[in-house]
Amino acid sequence: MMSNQQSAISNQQCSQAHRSGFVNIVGNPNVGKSTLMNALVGERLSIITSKAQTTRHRIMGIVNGEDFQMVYSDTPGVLSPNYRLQEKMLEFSRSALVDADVLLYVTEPQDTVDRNPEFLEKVKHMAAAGTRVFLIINKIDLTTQETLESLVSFWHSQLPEAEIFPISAQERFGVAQLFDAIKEALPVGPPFFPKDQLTDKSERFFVNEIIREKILLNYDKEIPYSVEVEVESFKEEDKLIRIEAVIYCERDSQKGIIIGKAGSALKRVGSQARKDIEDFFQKQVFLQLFVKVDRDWRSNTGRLRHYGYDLT
Ligand SMILES: Nc1nc2c(ncn2[C@@H]2O[C@H](COP(=O)(O)OP(=O)(O)OP(=O)(O)O)[C@@H](O)[C@H]2O)c(=O)[nH]1
Ligand SMILES: [Mg+2]
Repeated sequence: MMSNQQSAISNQQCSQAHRSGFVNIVGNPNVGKSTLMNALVGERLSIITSKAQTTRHRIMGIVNGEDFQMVYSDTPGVLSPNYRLQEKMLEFSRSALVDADVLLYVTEPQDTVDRNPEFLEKVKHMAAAGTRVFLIINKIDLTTQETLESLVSFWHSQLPEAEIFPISAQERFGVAQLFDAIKEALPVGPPFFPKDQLTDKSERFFVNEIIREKILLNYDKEIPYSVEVEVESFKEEDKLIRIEAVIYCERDSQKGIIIGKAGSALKRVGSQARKDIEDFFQKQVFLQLFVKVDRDWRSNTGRLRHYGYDLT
């Protein structure tokens, strides 16, 4: 049997060798946070579309190595809330400032500092107080060397303590170097989660998100922002997963648009979603979609809690 002293020494040796920490990805809407998270984690955990406000939750993606654990968090783009759902989204983004060991502040060439001055001020304070802040200039595939150089000096003047990483998350330029820099910046310590865990979210959550992605891609105007998805039944059989999911919208008129002529629009969403869900679970999927109205759910605290928008 080990004495207390011996076990203290072996714990210390173990924790000296191991690094782990929270790597939180924040920034304005549509700058490529989710694309970056997926590139760093190597899995399609977060949905990606060209529309702003695609991500509504804080989503963890965990990368485990023998001597490290990176706990990434993707967050919603920072915005000025107009309704309660957006307030909840902003809470998720703010929560990522509280527990970050390494903060990835993601920008793109078109980004300006006046889109979220308050949030950026907080990031500046954190950097000045010693939190490792990496300023990411994403989408460099869309810019020239000259513009990039002026962006680097601009962001350096804004956040002198931050390290600056020009990357293209989509093209995977600079992502491997960023990954290595993050690994080196992690504090020494034991893992926070079991080493085989990939995320904090359930299977049902990812099904909801894949369906919501297809809704964002297939409809315009207010529909993508008025829709929530809920899996009502998820039954895994030997060779097949049977899923029943409900698409909730805010009004009857939206229900008609989502279903489309003779159900054609909903059918398209269903078949696109099914393919991605099959890829995600590597198994055949039978997906049934229903459309219902949940009037004004985006402004209703109880409904938002029900849909998982409270900080836990
Ligand atoms: N050209 C180019 N496009 C990119 C890059 N990274 C992301 N995008 C595109 O930018 C759009 C937004 O990407 P997302 O990853 O959804 O952005 P986000 O910051 O997570 O957006 P929200 O969740 O809405 O805040 C998508 O159309 C992506 O394909 C990149 O490196 N280069
Ligand atoms: Mg996103």
